[in-house]
Amino acid sequence: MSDEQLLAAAALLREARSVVVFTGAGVSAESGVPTFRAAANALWNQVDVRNFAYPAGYRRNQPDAWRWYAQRAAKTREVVPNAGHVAIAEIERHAEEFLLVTQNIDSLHQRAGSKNVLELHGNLRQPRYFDCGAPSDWLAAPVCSACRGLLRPDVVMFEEELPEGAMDRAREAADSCDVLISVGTSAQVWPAAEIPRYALRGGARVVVVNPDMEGQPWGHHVTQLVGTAGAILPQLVRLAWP
Ligand code: BV8
Repeated sequence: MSDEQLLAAAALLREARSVVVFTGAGVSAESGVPTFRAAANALWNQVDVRNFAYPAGYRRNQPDAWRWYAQRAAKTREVVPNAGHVAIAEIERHAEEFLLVTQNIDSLHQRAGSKNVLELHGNLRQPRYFDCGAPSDWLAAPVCSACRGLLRPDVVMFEEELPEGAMDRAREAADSCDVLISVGTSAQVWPAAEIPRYALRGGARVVVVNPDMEGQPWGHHVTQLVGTAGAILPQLVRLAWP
């Protein structure tokens, strides 16, 4: 990545009236939260995703699948937001119109001060009963002794619909923004992966921040800043609003 690219991206950000930031697991990597696919400690290298993050597999694979999510929830309470999360909250404070669309379930954006956050894939804050949806807590046993109900994380598993209206809200913001910054996502999960494309079709400038652009589907019309969220985003903010 060249200084010119960084300066150009900072100028886009400074002049933008409406900004969307779109994040994936990579933005939390420097906080110690494992990503899903690429890194050595990637989550999908440790477990078979079909037995953990698909509804049928989750139901079959108890108590292991429940424990796996309870451990991930505990991990998110142990870690802290990194400089990348903090920089995104800073961008929100400067932008006239702002939406943070995250695929992440770790709540680190909110803990870093982000306010206008759309969690496309739910969160690990409070588990719920699989069938009736009533809230529970992570200290409970996976099967309720009273109602025999199975507990689950309040996340969107594969083959489950995203929260009602979430994609509409994300698409509306992406369609009409001036700049969309996509940070730390492999852009392989749908329909979330469509969001930067909505921005491009809506005439926005798209900036991608990722240390590994391998396999990223972007052409020359997208500004690609190669590097980590924790290194690049604070620089972007410093250059945009010295
Ligand atoms: C649905 C929650 C309707 C659970 C997750 C169209 C085409 C093909 C397939 C589909 C399609 N439409 C739907 C599908 C099926 C499926 C899908 O997309 N499959 C994929 C695998 C092909 N989608 C769904 O099922 C969705 N539901 O569409 O409902 C339906 C109904 C019935 C049948 C079919 C469809 C639901 C998707 C949500 C699934 N839930 N998570 C949990 O976490 O356990 S997805 C999971 O992957 C995460 O939530 C995450 O959001 C998502 C994407 O991963 P990333 O965040 O991008 O993370 P990843 O590790 O991949 O990449 C990290 C990146 O960071 C890397 O690029 C790395 O280089 C970079 N990085 C690393 N370090 C840093 C960094 N970047 C910056 N700084 C660093 N320091």
